[in-house]
Amino acid sequence: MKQSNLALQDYTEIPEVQISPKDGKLAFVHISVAFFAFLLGILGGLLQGLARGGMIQLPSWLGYYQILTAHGVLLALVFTTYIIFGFFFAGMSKTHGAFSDGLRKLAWISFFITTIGTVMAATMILANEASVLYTFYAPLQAHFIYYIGLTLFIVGTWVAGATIMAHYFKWRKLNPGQPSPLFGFMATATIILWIVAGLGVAATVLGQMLPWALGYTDEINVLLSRTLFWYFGHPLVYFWIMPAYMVWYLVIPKVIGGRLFSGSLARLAFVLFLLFSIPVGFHHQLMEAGITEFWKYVQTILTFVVVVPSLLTAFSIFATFEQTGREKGGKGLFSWLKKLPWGDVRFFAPFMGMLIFIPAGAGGLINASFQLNAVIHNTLWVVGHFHLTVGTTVVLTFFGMAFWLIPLVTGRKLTKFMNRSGIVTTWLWTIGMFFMSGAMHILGLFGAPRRTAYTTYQDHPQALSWFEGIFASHVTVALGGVILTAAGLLMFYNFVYLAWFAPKGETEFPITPDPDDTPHTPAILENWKLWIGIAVVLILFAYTIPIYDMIVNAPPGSPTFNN
Ligand code: HAS
Ligand code: CU
Repeated sequence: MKQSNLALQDYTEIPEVQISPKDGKLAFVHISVAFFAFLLGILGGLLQGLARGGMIQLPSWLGYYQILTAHGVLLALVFTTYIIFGFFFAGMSKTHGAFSDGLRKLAWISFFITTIGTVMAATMILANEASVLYTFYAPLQAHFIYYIGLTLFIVGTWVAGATIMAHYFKWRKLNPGQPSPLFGFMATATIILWIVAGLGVAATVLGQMLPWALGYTDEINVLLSRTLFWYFGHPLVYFWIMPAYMVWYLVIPKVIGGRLFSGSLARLAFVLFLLFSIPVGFHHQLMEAGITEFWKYVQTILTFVVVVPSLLTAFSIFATFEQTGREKGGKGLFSWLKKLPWGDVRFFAPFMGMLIFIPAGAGGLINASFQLNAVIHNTLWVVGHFHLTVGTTVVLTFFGMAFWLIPLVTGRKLTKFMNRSGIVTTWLWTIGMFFMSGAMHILGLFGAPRRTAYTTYQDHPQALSWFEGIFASHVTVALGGVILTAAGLLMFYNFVYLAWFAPKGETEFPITPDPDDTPHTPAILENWKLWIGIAVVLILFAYTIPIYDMIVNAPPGSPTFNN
């Protein structure tokens, strides 16, 4: 028991304890891979925007679908995953104490497995042997090395996740009966989600795609593979947003000089994400034949349930802002807003992300509405949607985080100059995205397709007049893309400066102490076995019959397409 009190004290009462340098190094290596992938990824995005806008002709050795795949994989999968694990390793070290040598070794092993997988997959994309887009839909077929790379990537992240969970459960063992620190609770919920979701992608890659790419089978059940992909693909987007929410819940209150007003509500939101993020993949397949209306309907309802924890989050964060603004003397209905630290990039960048999540989330509700999905599915609208959600809300939150996390782990300082540079980066990113994503949404409503470099119906005079509006234009998309690239290059510069050139010194890990209601956290919220059990029941309910149907009444296998 003595030991347990000490562990709790370490965590809550000695704010000046930063993180162990060895854990800092682990975090830094992850963040560095993330930003190098980011650099390559945004350059891919630029080429693709200019090519589709008709401004440049790609050289013969570079394909549109090849760079589209590189762009999606490097940004949506590599950048996000590495920066998330960098954040998790640093945050767990800060809130639960340094990792043991054994666990740290395991974390390094996970890093190498994930990175070998990344290099294998990236090499195949660069060799134009895996131009299958980031969703790798069958019957598009990639080189088998690409699928092995993907498998290693997933397995590596599972090992990393297991390391973090082991550290969390060790804390719980040392502190029996205590509510666990919020950071560990939220990281654990995110990782369980990731592991359970990953089973779907592992099943399709190992069970279907690899044997097919190796030539053991020459046909593939497309419907089943897409279903297994989206069983993974939807929770994937929550795997991105949940760490961003962790920054909102745990870091932002500290940065604005306030406190989070309810820990239990935050825990509840994360439990709901775990329960309802997985049995909803059909909202990506509403237009797909071969799934009965009933099961699409069930998963649509569950999709609307998974909106609830985001609404809880909006409420919590807004309440934290208001509470803090008023404590600082802000009065009236909204004038407390002025009391927020608008000039601090650690706040400003994530705030812009939150603001944009309001229309972005509303777009998600439109997508999930069965009839409206018929209008926007497979159009540029969807591309606009995910550039606002993951491409702005999540990315701007991670930018804001990078400004303290990088100097923290490299023993440097966030200077005024860097802060200003971060504010400029945030504005540029937001403006670029306004043009690019705004135009994508409108073009999508006019029927401009996604996942295609070119379609002949775009040449129809009537379609041309739609696609050449002032805002609804591929040129506007490309213009936004150019501004975004400038913002991205500036962010890469910020990363390099903070990592290697900023003056030496100490940077604070801005993390709010667990809120006042923590001792009263309902014990049931910490009951992981219960939540995992309910999550599994919901998954079995939503997927068993449709998947059984897809196997027993399998559509004719599709022939293979590869380049
Ligand atoms: Fe989505 C497609 C539905 C959220 C990402 N989504 C995608 C794809 C991606 C993606 C990548 O139902 C494309 C996949 C592909 O390649 O085909 N999405 C939803 C719904 C939500 C949603 C219902 N999506 C996200 C998030 C993503 C993401 C989050 C990434 C991070 N999405 C869909 C559907 C499709 C889809 C269909 C398929 C379309 C198709 O046909 O192909 C919801 O979870 C959204 C809930 C969110 C809200 C907003 C809450 C607002 C908050 C901000 C608070 C602000 C504050 C500041 C506190 C209801 C939390 C206030 C301060 C002031 C001063 C004002
Ligand atoms: Cu989804």
